[in-house]
Amino acid sequence: MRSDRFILLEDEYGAHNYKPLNVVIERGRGIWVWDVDGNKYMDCLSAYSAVNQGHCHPKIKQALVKQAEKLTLTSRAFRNDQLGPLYKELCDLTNSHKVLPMNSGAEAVETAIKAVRKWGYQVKGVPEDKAEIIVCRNNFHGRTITIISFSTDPVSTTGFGPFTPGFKVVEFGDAKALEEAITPNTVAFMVEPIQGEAGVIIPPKGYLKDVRRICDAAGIVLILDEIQTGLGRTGALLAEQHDGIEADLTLIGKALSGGFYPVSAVLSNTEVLGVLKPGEHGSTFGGNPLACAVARAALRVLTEENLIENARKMGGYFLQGLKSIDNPKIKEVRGKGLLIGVEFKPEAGGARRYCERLKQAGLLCKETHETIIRFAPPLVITRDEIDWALERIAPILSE
Ligand code: IF1
Repeated sequence: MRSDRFILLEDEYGAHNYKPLNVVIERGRGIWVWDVDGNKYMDCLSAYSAVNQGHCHPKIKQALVKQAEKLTLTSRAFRNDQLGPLYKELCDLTNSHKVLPMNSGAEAVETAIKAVRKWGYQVKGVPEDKAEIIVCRNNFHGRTITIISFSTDPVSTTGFGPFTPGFKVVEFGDAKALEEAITPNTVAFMVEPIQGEAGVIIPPKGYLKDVRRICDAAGIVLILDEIQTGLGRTGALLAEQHDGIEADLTLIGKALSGGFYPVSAVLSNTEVLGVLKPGEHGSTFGGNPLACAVARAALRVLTEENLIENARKMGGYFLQGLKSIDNPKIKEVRGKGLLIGVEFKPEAGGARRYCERLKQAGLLCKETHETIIRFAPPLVITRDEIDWALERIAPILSE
């Protein structure tokens, strides 16, 4: 088994900051991936929603290769011919009016934190170094020291202190708790529309509408982290659209490049990004022409191939199929679009064992927080492929 050789190399020479399934993938196309021994699997994780367009989408690859033949990196000391067009296309698509391009999702989160703090001091008049940002329990916004400073997950925080001050935690889904946590020094509320890593936690209906009203009334910035829920995953371009609201700052990443390249961005439909002046923030690769060309193609594929509508329709179909699995050990099946979670009761013995069984049946899924399996295939999935998946998932999840 060639897989074993690769697994040994990884375990011998790599840091063990992950516990991956023992599948060594060498090729991907659409919703399918193949391991080094030629076994074929349906990818039900989509690299945590980074390959919404499907693995190695030919049109995005073509854009990557074409741009790589011409120009890859200029630094932002100079301009390039891909950045402006990407800004315009992103603003038109998301009804934003300012974009700040970065690379990883965490960098977009950090950028938003810096911008709202500066906005607080310069526009809202919060005393220097007193800015407070409210976040939610069980949040996941990335892995940097500042971001884990407001994590409530001991696995993410233990042993990494000291932490960045200036954050308050409220219950997710509780608009009243948000209202009560706001002080004159509060500059922003940052939240995922649906908590992905926490286990596809969907807030009560109207939560984001209440949050929008509360932020408006208190004059604080609403930051929606759509790095996982955005770009079609929940059956809308941005998850905020299900509640008919618009954030002041929207964070996107992952599928912004269709999985070809680290690309993220902070989108602003208020003046918040205007507080950042030349030299105050940046990144070597942020907004490079290769990233922009790839992102432009990834967005074109999302819209031209109607992947958002497909995610809505196929998500509903997949959710129905999973809900019809009759197993008393299943606590809840929940989801929005193609972001679906199946939560088991403790007596089921943990979700990992089901992921191992699903792998043997040809599906790659990932458990989160011990008892939840996330089903998030690429948005290009068809009804027949969901039937193929359900035929294999149902007997295994019924065990
Ligand atoms: C890992 C989790 C998911 C995110 C949201 C910001 C970021 C992420 C809502 C940061 C990133 C990734 C990180 C990745 C696995 C994956 C993940 F399991 F870690 F929590 F998706 F749920 N906001 N999520 O989901 O973006 O800096 O990673 O580009 O750490 O292995 P990033």
